[in-house]
Amino acid sequence: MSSLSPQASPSPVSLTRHLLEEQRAGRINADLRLLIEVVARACKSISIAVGKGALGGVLGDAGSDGEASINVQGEAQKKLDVLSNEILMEANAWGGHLAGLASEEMDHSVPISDAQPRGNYLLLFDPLDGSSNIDVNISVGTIFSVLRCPDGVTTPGDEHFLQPGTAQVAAGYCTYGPSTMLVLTIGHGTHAFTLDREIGSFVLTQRGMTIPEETREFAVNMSNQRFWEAPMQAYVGDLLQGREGPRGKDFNMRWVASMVADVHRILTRGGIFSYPLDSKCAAKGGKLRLMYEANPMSLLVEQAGGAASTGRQRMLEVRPTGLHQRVPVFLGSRAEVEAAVRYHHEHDSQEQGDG
Ligand code: AFP
Repeated sequence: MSSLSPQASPSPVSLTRHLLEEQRAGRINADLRLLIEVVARACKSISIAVGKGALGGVLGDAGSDGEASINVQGEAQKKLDVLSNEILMEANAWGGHLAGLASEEMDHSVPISDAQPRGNYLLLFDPLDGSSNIDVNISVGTIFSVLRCPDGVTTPGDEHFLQPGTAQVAAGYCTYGPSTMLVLTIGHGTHAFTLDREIGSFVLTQRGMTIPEETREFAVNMSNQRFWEAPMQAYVGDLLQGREGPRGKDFNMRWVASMVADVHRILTRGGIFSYPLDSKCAAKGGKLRLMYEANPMSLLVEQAGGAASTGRQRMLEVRPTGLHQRVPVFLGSRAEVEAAVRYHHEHDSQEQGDG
């Protein structure tokens, strides 16, 4: 009789098996492993709802009597925003691994109720990023970040979530596209799992994603060009000059307007993603959210060999001051992010010299 040996087995590696192996290697504890499994399970439910599209009756705006429902970000909520938030909240409320949750869709964080067992982690998520793309059947995604609950805190408030991105113990996203993929880091590389819809399981399809250091592709919403700061104008101006300009090569441009899809492309084939400061969003500090979008994506990108910055500071070292704080974002291929940062530093030191 032949015995089952992992080496001989050609069987695919499920997310569950991958996490168990990480636990046996001492890179993750059982609580964090189970917490990630709960998030992955919730993402499968969201994937089913997204996949039903118009047939599920879940497209369009949330709200009633013709009144749009507006979230804490001042944005109109989609029905799927609300549903995805409920799925993640419900799935994580009773698992016993969390002390509290915070969602991009909710004003404040929520501690796990006294009636449920509490754990030592804090979970932050953007339940459905890129949701303005839902109604036109373009990829959307869920982004999440896990922090440790500070020692001695049993009922965490918003202030306990205000930890820099370097403190994240796990981060990931799930993209609901032609296939549903979960991309995850626990601080030891960035790995991609594809949902096998027949067996309902995430299967490891790319171990150790690596972002090429150089790129010829940038992602930005060009319609904001006239609102950008001078260094961003100069940086993109030089990209657009292509081979004839100072960069000496032609650049291609892509913009999905779902950060998850744009970042997934960059993790797969390289590129730079940016949502810079502009005069429309300057008062808020930027467009994208530090805790729900920039930090988890920056950890995934750094763990894949890329870089992430505000243009002036390493993203993961930003000290958060608010749960819904916004920041300018530059992330992706290391050399290209460094080039964009250089334009900002050169501009700032020139300004200081002139002053
Ligand atoms: P929505 O979730 O409101 O669609 O916003 C998506 C997003 O936060 C991010 O995923 C995109 O990269 C960015 O905004 C797109 O912004 P623009 O619509 O200004 O290009």
